[in-house]
Amino acid sequence: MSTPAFDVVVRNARVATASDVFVSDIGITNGKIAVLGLGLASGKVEMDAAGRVVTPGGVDAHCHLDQPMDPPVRMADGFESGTRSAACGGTTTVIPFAAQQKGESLRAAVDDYHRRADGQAHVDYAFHLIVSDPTPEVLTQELPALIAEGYTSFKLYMTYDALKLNDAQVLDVLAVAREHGAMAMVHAENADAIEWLTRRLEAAGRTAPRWHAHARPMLVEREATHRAIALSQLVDVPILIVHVSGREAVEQIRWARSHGLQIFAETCPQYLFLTAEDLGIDDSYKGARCVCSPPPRDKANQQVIWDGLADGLFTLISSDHAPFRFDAPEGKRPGGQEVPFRHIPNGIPGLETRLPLLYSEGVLGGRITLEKFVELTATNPAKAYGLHPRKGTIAPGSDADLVIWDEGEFVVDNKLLHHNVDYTPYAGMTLRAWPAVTLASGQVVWDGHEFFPRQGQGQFLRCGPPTLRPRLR
Ligand code: DUC
Ligand code: ZN
Ligand code: ZN
Repeated sequence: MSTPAFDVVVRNARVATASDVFVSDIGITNGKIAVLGLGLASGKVEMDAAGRVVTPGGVDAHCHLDQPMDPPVRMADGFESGTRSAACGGTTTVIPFAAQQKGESLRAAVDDYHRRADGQAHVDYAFHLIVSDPTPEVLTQELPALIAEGYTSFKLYMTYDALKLNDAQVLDVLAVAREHGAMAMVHAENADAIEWLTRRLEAAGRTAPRWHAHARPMLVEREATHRAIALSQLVDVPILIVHVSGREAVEQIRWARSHGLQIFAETCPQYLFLTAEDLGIDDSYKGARCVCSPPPRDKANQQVIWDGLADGLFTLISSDHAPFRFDAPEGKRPGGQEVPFRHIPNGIPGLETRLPLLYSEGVLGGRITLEKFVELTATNPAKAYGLHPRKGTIAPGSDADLVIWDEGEFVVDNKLLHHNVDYTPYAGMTLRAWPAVTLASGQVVWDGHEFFPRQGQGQFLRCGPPTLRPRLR
């Protein structure tokens, strides 16, 4: 008997990339895609994908794992459970954040984050930086050195006391991004307006979770989005606006593009599937589960986001997975208490549900093409953060990170998910697709029923410069 030519062959797949859908076998050797074509020689492992769509493994370019929090609050997922959950939902690369604390060096934040990740991950990972204290040392020494070492993107916050930068600081950091070819991600909400609104709500006794949405209306996101665009124009550097939630921010981005500015944009499933009503229609504390920032809006804004996904306004879609247990003193009930909305940890889980939600309701719901799905969930995130073509596509030489899709009826149930959070905001939804198989570097890590751990085999990825092409309209 002749020795198999490949480690794995996936046969007769409907291979989807950001540009094409075609039927092919996929030959895999040493964790990489070796060749595409029909009638390939045998593999040690043979997988029949006839009639099934195969997409690149998802790249979730905005998620929070084991990010240091003020006690007693703690994130429910670190690199082990976070990447387990990612893999079972078809995501094979994650990019969480090494967050600088004010007064801390950026290098210390990176070193600490490596210690948290080392030996834990089931799939590959890279780091973004969060710059919260842009001292002269950070701007002139640490950031340039870290960019050169493969940390080529960083997030800037315009809100949250512990993280926010003033406009002069934003300009300073954007100037470093320009000089060294890095990608700046911006969380755009007006901190002072949020604080002013929050105090008025508190004075009126309006502290239940649902009032979180009233403290952060679209206006505060619109204003900060416009300001971020103006600051990027002043420095003459592209930026990527993260977690865009609805019409008013979208309008600012369209305006910027129409003026020839390179503004990239990200949205998240919560702005397609949740509304402010999920934070509560009365004063029940249950709404704390969906407290995130920016908050989900309404059905009309969901439609605006769908339209922006279909027509190219959005560059990519991420989960913004920020995992806190609901019924826990380290989670949404800090210290075991029902607290005013100001103190509820912000964030919802979503690493595992991002791809199934978008494939089901986007592709099978007829709202976006399969190619657009691949572009938004894998190819563009990999390009934005310098991981393409190793990640984000199906091509010879790329990592063999693949999802074979199953179409049918799948009811979302937290018991079936693999994160360490005690709820999912999407419980009870009936989806039309779920990953039947996830391959990470050519190894089956999820077979539709069972998770196959590869803890510690997830590799740290050094990122190159962004390779996204500007989209002007
Ligand atoms: N908002 C953020 O900016 N980050 C984490 C979670 C959230 O809701
Ligand atoms: Zn944010
Ligand atoms: Zn975030």
